[in-house]
Amino acid sequence: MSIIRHDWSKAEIENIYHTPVMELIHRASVVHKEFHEIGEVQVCTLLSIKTGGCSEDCAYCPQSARYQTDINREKMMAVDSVIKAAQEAKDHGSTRFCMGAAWRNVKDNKEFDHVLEMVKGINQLDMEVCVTLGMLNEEQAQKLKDAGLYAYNHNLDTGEEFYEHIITTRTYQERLQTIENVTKSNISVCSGGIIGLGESDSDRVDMLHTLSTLAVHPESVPVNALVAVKGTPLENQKRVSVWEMIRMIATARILMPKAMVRLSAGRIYMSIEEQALCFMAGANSIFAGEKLLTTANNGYDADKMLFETLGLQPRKAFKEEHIHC
Ligand code: SAM
Ligand code: DTB
Ligand code: SF4
Repeated sequence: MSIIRHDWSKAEIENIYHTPVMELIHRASVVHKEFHEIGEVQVCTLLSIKTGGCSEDCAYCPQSARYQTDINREKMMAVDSVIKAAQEAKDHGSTRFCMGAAWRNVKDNKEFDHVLEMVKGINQLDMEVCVTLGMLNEEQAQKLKDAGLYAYNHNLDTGEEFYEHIITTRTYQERLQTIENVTKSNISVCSGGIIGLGESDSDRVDMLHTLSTLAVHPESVPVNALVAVKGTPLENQKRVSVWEMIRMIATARILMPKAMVRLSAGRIYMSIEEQALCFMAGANSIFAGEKLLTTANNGYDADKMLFETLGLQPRKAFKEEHIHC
């Protein structure tokens, strides 16, 4: 019987991460079976409600105003169009709807009031509502909770030491502070990162160490592979191999057994066989739909085939409330 640990050492994590692949997948799968239904996958949909023009300099991001990408700055979407998109996502089988805004941080203005209305409306559709709006304070987190927010996504993105090579306009500590503010408001935390930014294995281990030693493990951990976008400083970055994704997913599964581990950006590059290995390694959530925030995603038809071929079962909404894991 595995126990939930919050005292992992970097050496232990490094050991797990470097375990030979077959043994690593086996270990992760045993933990997965103990805490989740094998073959059950949560289907989430993303929508960018406020695109582009962001003041931050995140080197991977097509939405930063500092880089010449093909993304145009758009004003915030109307509340009713967003709720319509959520209903469509639900009709396609999604149980969680996540809205993203290209903001450095939340401001107490009309736009935030609109987000609160979106959260209320989508909550009434009986979907798990998630937002990713940048940094926020405790009071703003509480307002989101009161509106019915289920989860808040705020990624650490990479290890603390490597962070300054990717983002200079805010600190790692600020990132952690937002996560703490969200946790205090009893909103589930969704926090993970990206691989393929030019980081070392040891930077990956650092990020997993920070996540798995939080007082409360994130309810969900997205593992993204960089989608190298033209015009960003990382446009020429080499694509990560599927084995690196598998190592990250399996290590996250072993360290944070209860978390939903989400196979996120980069899935578009993967065959069904590669995705199957990720599910065996402990991934149990995906983003569905034609688009992530601004880049292409696998699309409903491809995912219908994925679920049918592998005999996957979509996970029900609100299946387990495990905010404190
Ligand atoms: N502005 C908010 C923030 O940064 O917290 C929310 C939106 S931001 C786009 C959400 C997350 O998407 C980032 O933290 C990053 O992990 C991921 N992301 C952005 N661009 C990506 C890319 N090109 N490839 C992979 N993941 C990406
Ligand atoms: C996360 O970790 N990945 C999603 C979600 N959380 C917000 C975003 C991926 C974005 C990929 C690039 C884009 O489509 O703009
Ligand atoms: Fe802005 Fe978020 Fe993109 Fe960074 S990741 S540039 S904060 S939208």
